[in-house]
Amino acid sequence: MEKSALQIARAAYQPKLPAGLRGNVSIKEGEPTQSVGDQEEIKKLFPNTYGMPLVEFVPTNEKKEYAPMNIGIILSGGQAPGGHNVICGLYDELKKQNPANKLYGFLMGPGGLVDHKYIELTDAIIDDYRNTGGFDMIGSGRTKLEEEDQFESGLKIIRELGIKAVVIIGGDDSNTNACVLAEYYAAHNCGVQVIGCPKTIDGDLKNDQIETSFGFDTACKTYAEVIGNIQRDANSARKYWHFIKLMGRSASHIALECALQCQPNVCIISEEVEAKNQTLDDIVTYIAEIVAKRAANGNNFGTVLIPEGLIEFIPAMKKLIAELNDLLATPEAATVAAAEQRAWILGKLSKENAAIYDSLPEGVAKQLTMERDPHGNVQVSLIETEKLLSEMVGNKLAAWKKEGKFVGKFSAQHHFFGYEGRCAAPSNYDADYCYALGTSAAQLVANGKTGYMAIVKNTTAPAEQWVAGGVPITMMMNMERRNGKMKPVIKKALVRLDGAPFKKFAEHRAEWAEKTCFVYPGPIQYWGPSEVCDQCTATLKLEQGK
Ligand code: FBP
Repeated sequence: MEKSALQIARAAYQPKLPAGLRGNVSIKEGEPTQSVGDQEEIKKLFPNTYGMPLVEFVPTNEKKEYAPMNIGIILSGGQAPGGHNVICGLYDELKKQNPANKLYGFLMGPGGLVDHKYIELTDAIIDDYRNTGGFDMIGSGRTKLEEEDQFESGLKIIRELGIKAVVIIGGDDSNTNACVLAEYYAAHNCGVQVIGCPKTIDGDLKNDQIETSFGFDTACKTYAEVIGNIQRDANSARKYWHFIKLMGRSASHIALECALQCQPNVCIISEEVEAKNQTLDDIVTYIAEIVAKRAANGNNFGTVLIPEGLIEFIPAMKKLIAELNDLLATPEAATVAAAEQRAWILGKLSKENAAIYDSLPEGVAKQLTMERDPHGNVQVSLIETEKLLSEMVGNKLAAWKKEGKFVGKFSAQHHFFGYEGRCAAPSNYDADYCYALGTSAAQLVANGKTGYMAIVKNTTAPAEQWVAGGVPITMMMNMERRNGKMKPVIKKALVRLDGAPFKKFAEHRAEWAEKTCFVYPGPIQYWGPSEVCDQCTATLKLEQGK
């Protein structure tokens, strides 16, 4: 593989490990745990993996002998910077424990386990991917592991390769499925352990035990760099409003973090829109008022950050999407020709939802009916909210112009940042965090754990003070309605309006809206002073009161 000079130099970076994972490691177990909600139901569904204690890895002088073992690893769902370092950390720890240990990578996501597609990971492969972004070492996929025949098919190859444990690197849904798999193998005495790892750029897999999901840090820094560049361009030419949609699926963590880093004129937070029961028109009016106010001061430019999941948080749109989901799941829906779909939908929707659907521009209406992902989610990355909002803001300003309420110019540019950041080379934070997660996963396996997720805490401190361990996945679960059925799931973390990151944003947004307070964060730095290279996100610092 041809490499850039930066890639070659970066490959030599040795991720920093917490003191508890550096030398000989012993395991400290806490008290039995409970799920965060619906304890009785979760306990009944996971009789073999419920109630296990939290564990922590601590240094010891005792040298342990490790029997040889083989492990399988799977990357699941959307790419996130640092995934390769989880694999490298796991691999290095495995080889350290016993050089005879083997690591198998299942290809293209959970489907690789079911379809028996795998490679053995070797020194040469691992060395090629150290500290690199992307999931291309083994590929990723969104196959849901939830059916018994999938578990049984996986078991066949697990037995054939003599695999003791499978490590699944994924988001909330994939880790929920990892726990279901762990329970299944435990209930059937298969002797196979399953361990999860918290991944997603979206930042919504976090709770009292998981400080942050890996990849959030690098993805946000990558977007913040480009938003900063756009802001400088906007401030130089002073003629465009930039409408920037940011990935994050449901939660607005990425948009909020980028707002804290860049101080744009507007940032919409979906969770606030829902809490205040705002309409699409409320949001459009809010943005248009800021545009008009800045225009009155001669500033016909600015930036607007929009979380990609916004549309689903506008209460009226949420109702429309729910009805569309049911409608599109009917057998009749599959028989309707594309050209007739809009009319067919309008004829079937309730009066209230039909009126909203009818008011949407053709493009967005079409995007709302596109195929759902395997977890039943609307593919929000395909909905062009940035264009919808700028078009509606433009229409409102045109109407205000006629009334003399708007005196400036409004010209919009559109951007969507998502895929640009998901495979960025991990920041030092993500490189270290992921390597420590992989090392923890290997320790969890070596200590016979199953149904656990690897965790690393205290990550706002220097890396040697980080605390590594594991959390029982059932501890993070509650029951939620999914596709019409109540299911055990890991609770998704949305932006908390009473949390310190949102409060800081809310305190400053009026000033950022009217004045030009742009910050230009610049590119991720890998070498240099620690205050430049080793910082975590503003979100994490504020959440921890730092
Ligand atoms: P995960 O939740 O699997 O980590 O994926 C996150 C994400 O990047 C979202 O931000 C985005 O909405 C979605 O994936 C896009 O999915 P796809 O890669 O299938 O287009």
